[in-house]
Amino acid sequence: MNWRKLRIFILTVLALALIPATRYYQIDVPLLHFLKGSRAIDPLTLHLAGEFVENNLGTEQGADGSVTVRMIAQQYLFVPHCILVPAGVPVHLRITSADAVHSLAFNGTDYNVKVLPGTISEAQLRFSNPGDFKTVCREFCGAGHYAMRSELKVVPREQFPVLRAGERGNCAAQ
Ligand SMILES: [Cu+2]
Repeated sequence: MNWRKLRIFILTVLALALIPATRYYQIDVPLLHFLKGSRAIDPLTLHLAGEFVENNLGTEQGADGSVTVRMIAQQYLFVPHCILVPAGVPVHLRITSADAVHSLAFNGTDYNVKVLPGTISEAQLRFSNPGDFKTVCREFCGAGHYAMRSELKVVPREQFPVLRAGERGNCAAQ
């Protein structure tokens, strides 16, 4: 084997090894569940029980004035379709995927959150000014990817509804 052939061989092996290395989160092995710890979640039972059941999705008010937003990304929509948050307060985002890899981005901001099935993605956000933001998926996730759009409404703090315990806000609550 001459050097040229050997070099091509080594580069090919390296390139092939890189594919699973960049897509490690799509490989379902028990070890990954262990490494993910408490953030592990079964994408097949999201709607049945636990944190991401339908009536727990949306905006939850915290005692300290901050809010927690829980969402599901799935082919090809975000649930809830329209998120309502107050301006100028910390927003804790918790999102997971029911199927493929998605990426939640708010147009006009720098926020871009990778969403993977089997794990909960967390992000700390803050929107200083009221406004409407288009929410888009920035990870190609299939045929309907380009239609995967929803909305985020940031309202002045005093316009954000006072929610009862257990109640979750979305744009319908405004
Ligand atoms: Cu997508």
